[in-house]
Amino acid sequence: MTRVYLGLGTNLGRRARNLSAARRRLRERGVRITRRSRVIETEPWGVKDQPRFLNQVVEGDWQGTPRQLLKITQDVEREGGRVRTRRWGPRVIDIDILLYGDERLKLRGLVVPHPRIAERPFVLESLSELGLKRDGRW
Ligand code: A4P
Ligand code: MG
Repeated sequence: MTRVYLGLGTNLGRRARNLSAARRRLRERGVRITRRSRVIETEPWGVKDQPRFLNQVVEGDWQGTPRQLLKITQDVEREGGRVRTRRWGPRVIDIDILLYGDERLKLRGLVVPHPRIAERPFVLESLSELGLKRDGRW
């Protein structure tokens, strides 16, 4: 089992519902959700001219490989109705793998810890709410 932290974000449609649907779909695919941060409403980061986001971090236990987890998060994004537009643009649901146990990974299409954790106040706030301290890895 690996303890993982996933960042959820949504700024299109019924946002609270998008988050709960994503949590349910992650569970159905084997992510055992152990805790979650509060949902916070945040100003768009990166591309500014888009609606405000709801963000949340979920903690879970995962039995499988990092690649399998990435596949699952992308399936859940697709099922949520996510259409890829521009980078950092609006989305029904976006799921980032923030932390994967204590591992540092640099695979094609998967970098963990997520490279932009430290630049995103809404991620830092939620991780800190779950008791995670910045520790040099991110
Ligand atoms: N990828 C590499 N590492 C990871 C990882 N650790 N977790 C690759 C997930 N994916 C990872 O992602 C692009 C590629 O990143 C994927 O193919 C995957 O293989 P994407 O989701 O298609 O592209 P993106 O989301 O547009 O870009 P990126 O760089 O992932 O940005 P983010 O982090 O998803 O940012 N403002 C607020 N307030 N709240 C937000 O949640 N989100 C974004 C999107 C922008 N602004 C925001 C928010
Ligand atoms: Mg993303």
